[in-house]
Amino acid sequence: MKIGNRTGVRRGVEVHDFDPATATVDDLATLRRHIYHDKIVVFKEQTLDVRGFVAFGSEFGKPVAYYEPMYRHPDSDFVFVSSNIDRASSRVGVPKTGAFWHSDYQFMPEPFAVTCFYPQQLPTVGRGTYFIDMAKAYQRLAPDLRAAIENTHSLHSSRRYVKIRPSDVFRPLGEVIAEVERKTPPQRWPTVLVHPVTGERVLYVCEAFTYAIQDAAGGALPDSLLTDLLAASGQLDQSFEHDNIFVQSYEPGDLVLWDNRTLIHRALHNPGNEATESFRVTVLDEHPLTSKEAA
Ligand code: 7UC
Ligand code: FE
Repeated sequence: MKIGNRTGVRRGVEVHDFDPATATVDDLATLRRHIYHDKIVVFKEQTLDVRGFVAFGSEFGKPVAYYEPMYRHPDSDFVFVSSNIDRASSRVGVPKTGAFWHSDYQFMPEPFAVTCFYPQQLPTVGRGTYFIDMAKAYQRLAPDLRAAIENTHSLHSSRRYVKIRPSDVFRPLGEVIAEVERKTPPQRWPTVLVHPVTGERVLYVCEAFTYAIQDAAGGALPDSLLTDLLAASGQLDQSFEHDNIFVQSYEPGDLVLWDNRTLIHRALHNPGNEATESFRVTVLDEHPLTSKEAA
């Protein structure tokens, strides 16, 4: 295994010659450190099948099956498939997922620690992922904004981004919406997480899922506070030129792991309909989402 700094990009490390079958305990401990401290680890030239990819993810935490079965790979519930490929028999996965600022499962009771992303088929141009490091975004907040979110909580829901399933066709929209609220009720998290491994303070709001901020007594704070946080962190910049934003593009064989507590991401899909497919395995680690100690 060879670990190097990445050139020409703002974050992360690059790993060559990594074989999950022969990795030592020390190798894995080193890689975990890089995930939490450098935030992105790009494994090059990987050739794993579905089973191998799940085993790979398991080295970094406990894989979780996505709650909506339509995303799951037919050979493993733990593999989430983003795909626009039309197969003669039946469709696999969901097209154009995640094209909005979010942290995976922020709207669920147990958000993932690490996301493992493994493109299978890349279009000729335009497949990548935008990222924002929300620990850095927190540090860069104006002092008055930082003070305004001290001891506050935020509410998160997937309701604006849940995809209609084939089985929902002809159902009344109100019934579908009521089911979404029942199955995935809003979650409440501190607006500022304390990263359980690094101790960093992380601004834990995203444009897709976060919809309200509450003071320490549970009272609603003005919507403008959330808008100010989204704007300051770069999530409202439609040109993607905000200084907090960086982009990860993919070469065949790349397998990318990131710290899903600290980084929010947004998929960059090819604007046309060129065939594209990626697999994802998401894992929980042994730590809570946020540590209780003040950093
Ligand atoms: O279809 C999608 O973009 C899935 C999204 C609503 N959730 C991904 C996640 O893990 O939070
Ligand atoms: Fe995602």
